[in-house]
Amino acid sequence: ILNIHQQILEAKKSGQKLLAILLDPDKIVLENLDRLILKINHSPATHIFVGGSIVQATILEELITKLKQNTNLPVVIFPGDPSQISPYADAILFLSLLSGRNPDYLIEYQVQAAPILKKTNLEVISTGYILIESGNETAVARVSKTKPLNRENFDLVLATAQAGEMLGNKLMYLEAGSGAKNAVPLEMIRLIAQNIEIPVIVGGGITDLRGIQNAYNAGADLVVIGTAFENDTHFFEL
Ligand code: 1GP
Repeated sequence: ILNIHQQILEAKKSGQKLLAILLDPDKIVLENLDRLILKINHSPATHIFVGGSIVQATILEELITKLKQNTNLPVVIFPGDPSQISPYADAILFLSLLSGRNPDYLIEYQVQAAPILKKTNLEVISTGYILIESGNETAVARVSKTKPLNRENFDLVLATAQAGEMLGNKLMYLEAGSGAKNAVPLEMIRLIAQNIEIPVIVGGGITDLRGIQNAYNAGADLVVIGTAFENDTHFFEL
C-alpha cells in the first residue's frame, strides 16, 4: 500500500490531476462540519489540507478526527507553525519557505517540529514552499515577515525551485497566498513544471473551475482551493 507521497508520484506518472480542499480551522464552525464534509465527499477533491498561517482555534484535533471518521480522503496538515501538528492526520507537508529569508520559516520551526513529529506516525513530506507576489499582501507574507518573489522574475523562481529539489524536497508548492488577487502566473507554473522532476502544487487566488483547469494544463500536479470553497460550498457543482 502506497503512502501519500508515493500516491502523488503515481498520479503524476499517469497524468491524473489532484485537488486539495484547504480547511482553515479558524474559519470552521464545528456545528456546520457535517454538512461541509458531505460537500467535500461529493466534490472532486482528492486530498484535504488542514492549516493556516496562524491558527488560534483549539478545534484542530476535533476537526481532524471528524474528517478522518467521515471521509476516505487523506488528511494532510499544511502548517503555519509547529503548534499545528496533530497525530490524527495522515501526513504533514514539512514546509520550508524557500522564497523568504526569515530563518524561522527556513529551519527554526522545522527544528522545533522534528522531535514532536518523531513521536507521531505522521508521514512527513519535505515540501519547498515558494511565495509569489500576488498584487495584495497575503497572510503568509505578513505572518512570515518575508517578501514574496517578484511574479516577473521567472529566473529567480526557477532557481529557487531547483535549489529546493536539489536539497531533497519531495514536492514544490507555488503559492500566491490565500485570497491572492492574482494567482501564480500560468507561464511560471509551466516553466517550473518543465524544469523540475518533483510534483508541483499550486494554490492561492484560484477562484473558478477554469482557473483550476488552466493550472493543470500549465503543469500543476495538485491544485489547492481554500477561499473559493470556503465562500461557496457549491463551488464544485457549477
Ligand atoms: C493558501 O494556496 C492556498 O495557502 C489556497 O489559497 O484560499 O486563495 O484558495 P486560496
